[in-house]
Amino acid sequence: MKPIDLQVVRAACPHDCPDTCAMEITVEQGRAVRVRGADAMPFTNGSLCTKVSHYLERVYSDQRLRHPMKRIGRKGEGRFERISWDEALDTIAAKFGAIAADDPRAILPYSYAGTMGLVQGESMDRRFFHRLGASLLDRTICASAGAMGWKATVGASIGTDPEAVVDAKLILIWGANPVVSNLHGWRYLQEAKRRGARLICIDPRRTDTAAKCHQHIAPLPGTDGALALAMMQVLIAEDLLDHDYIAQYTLGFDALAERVHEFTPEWAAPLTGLSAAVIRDLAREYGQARPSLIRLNYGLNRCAGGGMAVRNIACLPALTGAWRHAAGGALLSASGNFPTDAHALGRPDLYPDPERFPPRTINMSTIGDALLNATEPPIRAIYVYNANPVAVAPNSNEVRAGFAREDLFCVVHELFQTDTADYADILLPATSQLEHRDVHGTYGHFYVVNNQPAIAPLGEARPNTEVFRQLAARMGYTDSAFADSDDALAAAAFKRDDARALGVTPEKLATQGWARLNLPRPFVPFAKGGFRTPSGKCEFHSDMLAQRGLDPLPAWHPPAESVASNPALAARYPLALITPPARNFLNTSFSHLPRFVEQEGSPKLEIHPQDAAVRGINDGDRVCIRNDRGSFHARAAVTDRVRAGVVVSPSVWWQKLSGDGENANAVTSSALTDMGGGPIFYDCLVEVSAV
Ligand SMILES: Nc1nc2c(c(=O)[nH]1)N[C@H]1C(S)=C(S)[C@@H](COP(=O)(O)OP(=O)(O)OC[C@H]3O[C@@H](n4cnc5c(=O)[nH]c(N)nc54)[C@H](O)[C@@H]3O)O[C@H]1N2
Ligand SMILES: Nc1nc2c(c(=O)[nH]1)N[C@H]1C(S)=C(S)[C@@H](COP(=O)(O)OP(=O)(O)OC[C@H]3O[C@@H](n4cnc5c(=O)[nH]c(N)nc54)[C@H](O)[C@@H]3O)O[C@H]1N2
Ligand SMILES: [Mo]
Repeated sequence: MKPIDLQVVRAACPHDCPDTCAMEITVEQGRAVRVRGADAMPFTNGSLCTKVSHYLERVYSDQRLRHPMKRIGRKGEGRFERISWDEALDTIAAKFGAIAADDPRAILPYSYAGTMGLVQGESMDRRFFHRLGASLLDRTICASAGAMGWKATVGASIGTDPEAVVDAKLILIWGANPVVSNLHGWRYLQEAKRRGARLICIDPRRTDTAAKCHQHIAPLPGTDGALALAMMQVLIAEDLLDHDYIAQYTLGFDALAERVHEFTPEWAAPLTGLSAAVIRDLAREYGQARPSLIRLNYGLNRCAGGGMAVRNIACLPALTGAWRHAAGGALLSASGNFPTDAHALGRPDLYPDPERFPPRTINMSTIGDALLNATEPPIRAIYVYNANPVAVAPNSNEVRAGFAREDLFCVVHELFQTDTADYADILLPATSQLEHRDVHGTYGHFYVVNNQPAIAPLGEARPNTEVFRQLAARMGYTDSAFADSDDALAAAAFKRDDARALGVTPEKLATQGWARLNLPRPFVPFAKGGFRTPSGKCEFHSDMLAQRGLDPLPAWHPPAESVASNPALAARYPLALITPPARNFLNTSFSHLPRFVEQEGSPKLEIHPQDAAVRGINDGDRVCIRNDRGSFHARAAVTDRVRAGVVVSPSVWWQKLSGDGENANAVTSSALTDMGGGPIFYDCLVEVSAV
């Protein structure tokens, strides 16, 4: 009898989530039969989230694209016919060649974090578009506002070790819903709670996380910046400060004290919709607890003042000296710990002729506007991979109008026929994580996670890297950069001469599947200053911001759309809509798979009983959510999980599967944040009515 060919392959969860799990794939005679979390990897700890524990349903879904196709219907209609890879690649190379002869910047790559892998997401693709001289893409859609606010204050995306938080005594979970979107990080927060920490959740909605905390504080969306300013005012006025830490390791304290003097809890109360007493108590508690931790996430950076809100919050642990403790301080993103070699991976030096064609950058968050209105040159071709902009970018009506342009040549490389794929002229089938090589850093812990292919590509699917190698060959690019294998790209991902990469060797990754960065334990990055800012201090005063024409000090940047900041608009559209991640979805990457769609049911709108009553809306009613930009439909869930004046629609649904062809981005604004050019998804006034 032949023995069963059974093998366990070490892999990485590729999705855009802080947890980046180490996975083990059991393969039987060439077919993956089981996916589980690696036991030995501390952060994964042998478990996966509900989505990825059913990962084989995504990998082997009968919805997978299996061969290249070309469009035969109208743009957006989604009708295609099968073609060969040769025809597909020849068509793309011919189009790109012709456009590039005029001006290569008329070609735009569009990608985000469909896979977070450095090989499939930031290597051969970047090399190809750099060599082509295409427009550059500013990848702002998620985190750029918060990242900039953090950078101005702390200097780099570095914060508390998420495994060390178990010893914190007070934890503010701020604009974050870890039970849903950082499940493995939540395990450590829960352990802290078991050890006696007090947990306070700051979120306009009583999320699953908020419900498990000791206290829930529900500010109005987009007002966290005011809350943090008022906390600083109390800390300073009541002398809940670490004077020694401030003197040695911060810059601009006197100016900060003067600035926040007027920002009392009484000032912040009407803006945030909280009582002054709640704000004052929060500040006092924060000022007295040792160690105190702030776990913030990007939920609070998706509003007009999102950059400044994160900056204001980032000042708090320097005032109290919380950074002295391994379990104290704050964590937004850990990505800055990884010595990723973006230059070696993406080779920006391949850009051909910067004198003739000075590089042009397009902001991905305003893709609709760019497709419709960019000049010098207008965008004539777009190549979308690792992203679903038609569904996820704000202001869908504008985005779809851009993609519907008859004169736009659109390539989409995808695993599935997404809302964006419907607009493709050429639609290419992509491999899943189980079918290609990769290596991952992460923004939520300190481990590099390796990914070996476990199974052969399904149908004719090809990895991103392979497609760009083949396109490069057809374009006549002979640079050796286009000959690198995926193994070679993975080996080049981290700077080998950087001490943090010591021990993160290809051998260790191959055998163990993951490796911790060579960071000290305990990791107390700013215990003695060492901020990554120009001054090396925590910068209450930031010259970097001043140079960009921004306020160098913490300030109040109100929402673009709120009752207080825009009463005229609020008279017509009085409700503030937020559209945070749904538990069973991950952006739109699972929003079409039957199991997860069934669990989410249908698009929902949580609305407070008072707001429902005055509109004659009952629980379960179909409602229309609208503003001047557009409208979408959902089922009303009448609940006090949301405060009056705020409505919540968990996202992101595929438009074509939502019932009315729209999702929440029909109403979201394509205005940008104060810093970093980010989108303001959660800064959006609407009116709601029963249909
Ligand atoms: N299950 C699941 N997990 C995910 C994702 C997903 O779609 N589904 N998305 C992934 C991605 S792309 C990212 S960027 C990460 C992080 O994803 P984030 O988008 O930061 O999501 P959350 O951690 O859920 O935190 C958002 C929380 O902020 C709240 N919020 C909204 N507006 C405000 C505000 O103005 N102030 C405050 N204080 N809170 C506000 C929301 O109600 C929500 O509970 O998660 C990743 N993980
Ligand atoms: N209203 C609203 N809109 C939002 C948000 C919100 O909270 N509310 N969240 C925003 C945030 S935080 C983010 S990060 C963005 C996310 O936006 P995107 O990064 O566009 O994320 P997804 O919608 O998951 O789309 C990723 C696509 O990449 C594809 N993909 C995966 N792996 C590969 C691969 O190896 N090769 C190729 N070619 N394709 C691959 C997947 O099949 C999927 O369709 O959405 C934003 N949009
Ligand atoms: Mo994101």
